[in-house]
Amino acid sequence: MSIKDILFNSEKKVAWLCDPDKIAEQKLIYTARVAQNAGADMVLIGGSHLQFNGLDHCIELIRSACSLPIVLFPGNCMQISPLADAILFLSLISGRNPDLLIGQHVNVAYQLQQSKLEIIPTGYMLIDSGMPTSVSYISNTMPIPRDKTDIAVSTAIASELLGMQAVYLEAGSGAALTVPLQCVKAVKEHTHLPIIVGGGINNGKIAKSILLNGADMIVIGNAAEENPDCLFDILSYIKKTPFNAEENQQ
Ligand code: 1GP
Repeated sequence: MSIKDILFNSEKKVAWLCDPDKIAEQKLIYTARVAQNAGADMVLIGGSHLQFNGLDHCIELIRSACSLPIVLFPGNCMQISPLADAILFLSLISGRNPDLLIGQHVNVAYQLQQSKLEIIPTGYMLIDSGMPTSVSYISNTMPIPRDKTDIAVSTAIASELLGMQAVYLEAGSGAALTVPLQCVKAVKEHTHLPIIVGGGINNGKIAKSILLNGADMIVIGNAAEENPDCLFDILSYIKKTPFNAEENQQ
């Protein structure tokens, strides 16, 4: 099954985000096993400030430990490996940094075209989480203010009209505040694209609220890095009650 088929199906999905800079080999292997056994849908790999140059090795380790699809989530054009299954080909549409809107894409276009990676053009939107984040600093862009849902919606619509195939709402790695539920809800209501939401999701209640409000997939990075077994807790909480039987929570 292609990654697009997974993203566009109506099931709610959970991805584990592996940042190769932040995780030792044994823990990476353990977390990959937990992700699969807990019922995660895919592994994203990348980081906004990746220093480690062993992406291929990291992917090989994950493959040795689980059979989940592996999707590149590159912080820059250096973070590409032919060993992955797919790539979220991110355009930072909330920002006005031309290099991250189209510049780096030109640099890797030929390489990607020659590869067997499934390419998923993705509108990447930073939403303010109350504090500066690595991704806003490194990208030299401002996030969309938390209360400007209309701007988030118009940005997501523009990305759909431009032909993107997914929208990623990002609060930032380890964010204190996740993407506001009303933002997730409004973007879902006004677009037809799969909505991916990440940043600061660290327990089942928050995870489920974001999914209930329209996210098609949530991404968990820091929480799994601190405690891989939290993936069991989060996924079991998500699955324990039907999606229409729980009140939304902010
Ligand atoms: C970061 O959205 C991802 O790019 C995941 O964030 O590490 O806070 O889970 P966390």
